[in-house]
Amino acid sequence: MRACGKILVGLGANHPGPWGVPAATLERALGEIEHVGIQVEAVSAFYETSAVGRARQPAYVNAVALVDTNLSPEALLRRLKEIERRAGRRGGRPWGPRTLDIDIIDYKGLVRHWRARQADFSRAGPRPLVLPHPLMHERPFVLRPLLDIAPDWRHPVLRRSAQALWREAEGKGQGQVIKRL
Ligand code: PH2
Ligand code: MG
Ligand code: MG
Repeated sequence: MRACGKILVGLGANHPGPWGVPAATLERALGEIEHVGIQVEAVSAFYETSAVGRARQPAYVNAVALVDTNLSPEALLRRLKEIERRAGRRGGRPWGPRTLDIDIIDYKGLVRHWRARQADFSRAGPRPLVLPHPLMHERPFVLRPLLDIAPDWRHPVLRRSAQALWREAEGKGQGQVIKRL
């Protein structure tokens, strides 16, 4: 598949940590990403979004950034996980409150393990890096910020525009945008 060149990462937080409240944590995380040698080329607005997952969690703050690096997807992910760790992220429960979560949404259009993603999810233990992010296409809290910085983006597998995916996801299910901050 032709690489479209863009690397998009999603950031989210819904619990205060050592870097402060969620919005402050996201600001700091973007600085840290630059600091470890990953170029941050554009950052979306920050959005308050309703939490997907366990009931009665605080709302998230979400953003998407366009970055550039020669690191492989795995090496990039390792650096992002190290930043999460420094922001106070511990193993924790899946889908529970997060001081910081950074996910690779799209790595230059690469497709990996995407078709097998459902089977991978039901298995315990470490999961392979799935590209593009296996749930991003149905998550308003990813699609809305993504549109700020990559309005011409298309899903590498579904071949659908971010606009179309956003229209479909908006107003249905969890993870809705509450407001732009
Ligand atoms: N991340 C999750 C689970 N639920 N909900 C919102 N609104 N935003 C997130 O970033 C988010 C979530 C697990 O990574
Ligand atoms: Mg996530
Ligand atoms: Mg994550």
